[in-house]
Amino acid sequence: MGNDLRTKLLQAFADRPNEYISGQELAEVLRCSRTAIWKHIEELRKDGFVLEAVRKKGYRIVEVPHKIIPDEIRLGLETKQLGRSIHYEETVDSTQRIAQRLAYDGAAEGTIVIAEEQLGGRGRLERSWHSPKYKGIWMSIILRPRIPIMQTPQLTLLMAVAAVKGIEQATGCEPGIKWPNDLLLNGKKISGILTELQADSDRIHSLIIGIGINVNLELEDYPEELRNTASSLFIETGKEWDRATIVQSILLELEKLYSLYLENGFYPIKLLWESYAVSIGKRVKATTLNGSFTGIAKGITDEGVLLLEDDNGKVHHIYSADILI
Ligand code: BT5
Repeated sequence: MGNDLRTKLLQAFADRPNEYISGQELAEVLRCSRTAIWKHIEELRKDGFVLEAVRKKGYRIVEVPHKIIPDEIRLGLETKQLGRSIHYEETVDSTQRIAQRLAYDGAAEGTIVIAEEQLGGRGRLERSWHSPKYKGIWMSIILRPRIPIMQTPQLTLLMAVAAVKGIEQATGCEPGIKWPNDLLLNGKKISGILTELQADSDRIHSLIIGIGINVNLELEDYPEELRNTASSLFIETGKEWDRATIVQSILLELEKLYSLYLENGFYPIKLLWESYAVSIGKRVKATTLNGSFTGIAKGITDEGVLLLEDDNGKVHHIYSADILI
C-alpha cells in the first residue's frame, strides 16, 4: 500500500513537470492525508530525490537520483575481463554476501556485484560499513588467482593501489593509503577494502574483494560518530562525481595491476603501494587482537606484512591491525 502511494505521488509529479503541487492537492488526488504525503516526501528525499518546498505553492521535484546503471558502466569500459559481468541491485545487505554466493556457484573471474545501498555493509572483524543510497560505490569483485593462500593480503594492497589510481584518473584527487586498507583524503577515510576468501587447505577457489568509496556523501549522510574521521570526494572537492566513470577507471587500473602481479609478482605492486603510503616512516600505533604496539612503521614485507619498530628497536610483524597515525 505504502509503495503504491509512492508510485502515485511520483506519477503526479511526472504528469506536471516543473510545476509546484501543493500538499493539499496531492492529498486530494491521492486520497490520503497530508501527513501521509509529507511522510512520503521525506522518504523520497532520503532516497536521493531533491524536492523544493515553497510556501503557498507546494512541492516540486528538482532532481531525481542518479543511479549506477550497469549499461552506464559497460559503455566506455576498457577492460577485457573485469566488470564484463555485472550483477546490479538497488538494495542488498552486503555485496560481499552476494558475490560469495555467485562465486560459489561458479561465476566467472572478473564478475562484479554493485549496489546502490547496503543495509548490512561490513568492514573487517564484522564491523559495519555505512553505505547510504545512491551516494557511493559499494562493490565486490570476484577474482580467482592461482597463488598460495598466504599471499592473499597482497591483493588487498593491490586493490588499494588500483583504487588510488582509478580515483586519480577520474577525479584528479590522489588519496593516500593507510596500511592495510584505508584510502585517506586530507587525513580522512574515503574508502575501505575488505578481502574475503573461499579456499580449501591448498587452493584458493575465489577471492572476493569488496571496496566501499564515499563519492557523493554529504556530512549529513554520516552518522554522528563517523563525521570526524570519514569524508567523501564530494566533501573534499565540492563537486559531485559520476560514480560509473570512477568504477570504470578503477576496474581498468585493477586489471592492469592484476596482470602485472600475475606475471611479475608482488614487487612492482609493492613499489607503487609504497609511493602512495601515508603511514610509512611515521610513528604509529597499531592495535591488533594481541594488543597495541607503538613505533615507527618501517615498511611492508614482500608478503604485504607491516613492519613496526618499537622504541627498543624490536621489529614487529603486523598481519592485521588498526593503525593510528
Ligand atoms: C573497511 O573495514 O574499511 C572495509 C570496508 C569495505 C566495504 C565494502 S562496500 C562493498 C563491500 N560489501 C561489504 O559489505 N563490504 C565491502 P575496516 O577497516 O574494518 O573499517 C570499518 C570502520 O570504518 C567502521 O568501524 C567505522 O568506524 C568506519 N566506517 C564505516 N563506514 C564508513 C564509511 N562509509 N566511510 C568511512 N568510514 C566508515
